[in-house]
Amino acid sequence: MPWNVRVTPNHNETVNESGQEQVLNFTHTITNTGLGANIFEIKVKSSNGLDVKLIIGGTLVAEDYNGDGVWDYVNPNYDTDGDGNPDTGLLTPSESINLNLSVTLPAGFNGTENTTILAYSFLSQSISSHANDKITTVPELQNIVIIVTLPLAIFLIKRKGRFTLS
Ligand SMILES: [Ca+2]
Ligand SMILES: [Ca+2]
Repeated sequence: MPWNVRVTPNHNETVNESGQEQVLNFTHTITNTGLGANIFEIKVKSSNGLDVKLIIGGTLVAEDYNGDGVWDYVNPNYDTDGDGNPDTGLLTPSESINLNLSVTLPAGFNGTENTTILAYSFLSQSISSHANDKITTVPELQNIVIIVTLPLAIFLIKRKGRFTLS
Protein backbone atom coordinates (compact mmCIF):
# COMPACT_ATOMS: atom_id res chain seq x y z
CA MET A 1 0.00 0.00 0.00
CA PRO A 2 1.64 3.24 -1.10
CA TRP A 3 -0.07 5.55 1.44
CA ASN A 4 -0.36 4.82 5.14
CA VAL A 5 -0.24 6.35 8.59
CA ARG A 6 0.03 5.18 12.18
CA VAL A 7 -0.94 6.88 15.44
CA THR A 8 0.53 5.49 18.67
CA PRO A 9 0.19 4.65 21.54
CA ASN A 10 -3.06 4.00 23.39
CA HIS A 11 -3.08 5.24 26.98
CA ASN A 12 -4.99 3.96 29.99
CA GLU A 13 -4.94 6.16 33.05
CA THR A 14 -6.69 6.04 36.39
CA VAL A 15 -7.13 9.22 38.39
CA ASN A 16 -8.78 10.15 41.67
CA GLU A 17 -12.08 11.94 41.51
CA SER A 18 -11.58 15.56 42.41
CA GLY A 19 -13.65 18.51 43.43
CA GLN A 20 -11.32 20.53 41.23
CA GLU A 21 -10.69 20.59 37.51
CA GLN A 22 -7.97 18.18 36.39
CA VAL A 23 -5.88 18.41 33.23
CA LEU A 24 -4.34 15.23 31.83
CA ASN A 25 -1.67 15.12 29.14
CA PHE A 26 -1.06 12.31 26.69
CA THR A 27 1.83 12.02 24.24
CA HIS A 28 1.27 10.58 20.79
CA THR A 29 3.30 10.00 17.66
CA ILE A 30 1.98 10.21 14.12
CA THR A 31 4.18 8.37 11.63
CA ASN A 32 4.03 8.33 7.86
CA THR A 33 4.13 4.57 7.25
CA GLY A 34 3.47 4.92 3.53
CA LEU A 35 5.90 5.02 0.63
CA GLY A 36 5.32 8.63 -0.37
CA ALA A 37 5.39 12.04 1.30
CA ASN A 38 2.04 12.94 2.85
CA ILE A 39 0.18 15.43 5.04
CA PHE A 40 -2.05 14.09 7.82
CA GLU A 41 -5.03 15.97 9.18
CA ILE A 42 -5.68 15.64 12.94
CA LYS A 43 -9.00 15.38 14.72
CA VAL A 44 -9.96 14.51 18.28
CA LYS A 45 -13.16 13.35 19.94
CA SER A 46 -14.19 13.10 23.58
CA SER A 47 -16.82 10.54 24.64
CA ASN A 48 -18.00 12.99 27.31
CA GLY A 49 -17.76 16.16 25.24
CA LEU A 50 -14.75 17.40 27.22
CA ASP A 51 -12.35 20.17 26.24
CA VAL A 52 -9.36 18.76 24.30
CA LYS A 53 -6.26 20.73 23.30
CA LEU A 54 -3.70 19.71 20.69
CA ILE A 55 -0.21 20.89 21.59
CA ILE A 56 2.96 20.53 19.51
CA GLY A 57 6.30 21.63 20.91
CA GLY A 58 4.57 23.62 23.65
CA THR A 59 2.41 25.57 21.18
CA LEU A 60 -1.38 25.40 21.26
CA VAL A 61 -2.19 24.12 17.78
CA ALA A 62 -5.92 23.57 18.08
CA GLU A 63 -8.69 23.23 20.63
CA ASP A 64 -12.01 21.43 20.57
CA TYR A 65 -13.92 23.05 23.43
CA ASN A 66 -16.73 20.49 23.44
CA GLY A 67 -14.88 17.41 22.15
CA ASP A 68 -17.36 16.83 19.32
CA GLY A 69 -14.71 16.25 16.66
CA VAL A 70 -15.07 19.76 15.19
CA TRP A 71 -12.22 22.10 16.07
CA ASP A 72 -13.28 25.40 17.63
CA TYR A 73 -9.84 27.00 17.38
CA VAL A 74 -7.08 26.23 14.88
CA ASN A 75 -3.69 27.92 14.82
CA PRO A 76 -3.34 28.81 11.09
CA ASN A 77 0.41 28.12 11.22
CA TYR A 78 -0.39 24.44 11.72
CA ASP A 79 -2.94 24.11 8.92
CA THR A 80 -0.53 23.77 6.02
CA ASP A 81 -3.15 22.88 3.37
CA GLY A 82 -5.77 25.36 4.60
CA ASP A 83 -8.63 22.87 5.00
CA GLY A 84 -9.52 24.10 8.50
CA ASN A 85 -7.91 21.19 10.34
CA PRO A 86 -4.53 21.19 12.02
CA ASP A 87 -2.13 18.80 10.34
CA THR A 88 1.34 17.31 10.55
CA GLY A 89 2.73 19.29 7.64
CA LEU A 90 4.54 17.32 4.96
CA LEU A 91 6.04 14.11 6.34
CA THR A 92 8.44 12.06 4.25
CA PRO A 93 8.17 8.24 4.47
CA SER A 94 9.00 6.96 7.99
CA GLU A 95 9.04 10.53 9.30
CA SER A 96 7.02 11.17 12.45
CA ILE A 97 5.78 13.99 14.62
CA ASN A 98 5.18 14.02 18.38
CA LEU A 99 2.27 15.83 19.91
CA ASN A 100 0.35 16.17 23.15
CA LEU A 101 -3.33 15.95 23.87
CA SER A 102 -4.50 17.85 26.90
CA VAL A 103 -7.85 16.68 28.25
CA THR A 104 -9.66 18.72 30.90
CA LEU A 105 -11.80 16.82 33.41
CA PRO A 106 -14.31 19.20 34.97
CA ALA A 107 -14.61 19.41 38.77
CA GLY A 108 -16.47 16.42 40.18
CA PHE A 109 -16.12 14.36 37.00
CA ASN A 110 -16.52 10.65 37.61
CA GLY A 111 -16.73 7.70 35.27
CA THR A 112 -14.86 6.81 32.12
CA GLU A 113 -13.61 9.09 29.37
CA ASN A 114 -12.36 7.94 26.00
CA THR A 115 -10.53 10.58 24.02
CA THR A 116 -9.69 9.56 20.47
CA ILE A 117 -7.08 11.09 18.20
CA LEU A 118 -7.51 10.49 14.49
CA ALA A 119 -5.02 11.21 11.72
CA TYR A 120 -5.97 10.91 8.05
CA SER A 121 -4.28 11.73 4.80
CA PHE A 122 -5.19 14.95 3.02
CA LEU A 123 -5.47 12.72 -0.06
CA SER A 124 -8.24 10.56 1.38
CA GLN A 125 -10.00 10.12 4.73
CA SER A 126 -9.87 6.35 4.18
CA ILE A 127 -6.11 6.49 4.81
CA SER A 128 -6.31 6.87 8.56
CA SER A 129 -5.26 5.66 11.98
CA HIS A 130 -6.31 6.46 15.51
CA ALA A 131 -5.30 6.02 19.14
CA ASN A 132 -7.36 6.13 22.30
CA ASP A 133 -6.74 7.72 25.69
CA LYS A 134 -8.89 6.10 28.35
CA ILE A 135 -9.35 7.85 31.67
CA THR A 136 -11.09 6.14 34.57
CA THR A 137 -11.82 7.92 37.82
CA VAL A 138 -11.79 6.24 41.23
CA PRO A 139 -13.12 7.68 44.49
CA GLU A 140 -10.65 9.72 46.51
CA LEU A 141 -8.05 7.77 48.49
CA GLN A 142 -9.76 8.57 51.79
CA ASN A 143 -12.84 6.63 50.69
CA ILE A 144 -10.83 3.66 49.46
CA VAL A 145 -9.04 3.35 52.80
CA ILE A 146 -12.41 3.09 54.57
CA ILE A 147 -13.74 0.59 52.03
CA VAL A 148 -10.66 -1.63 52.38
CA THR A 149 -9.98 -1.36 56.10
CA LEU A 150 -13.51 -1.62 57.48
CA PRO A 151 -14.19 -5.21 56.31
CA LEU A 152 -10.65 -6.15 57.39
CA ALA A 153 -11.23 -4.76 60.87
CA ILE A 154 -14.53 -6.65 61.18
CA PHE A 155 -12.84 -9.83 60.00
CA LEU A 156 -10.06 -9.51 62.57
CA ILE A 157 -12.48 -8.78 65.39
CA LYS A 158 -14.58 -11.83 64.47
CA ARG A 159 -11.50 -14.03 64.23
CA LYS A 160 -10.21 -12.86 67.56
CA GLY A 161 -13.62 -13.57 69.10
CA ARG A 162 -13.56 -17.10 67.73
CA PHE A 163 -10.19 -17.83 69.26
CA THR A 164 -11.31 -16.49 72.62
CA LEU A 165 -14.39 -18.71 72.62
CA SER A 166 -12.61 -21.92 71.61
CA1 LIG B 1 -16.07 21.51 18.79
CA1 LIG C 1 -4.99 21.01 7.37
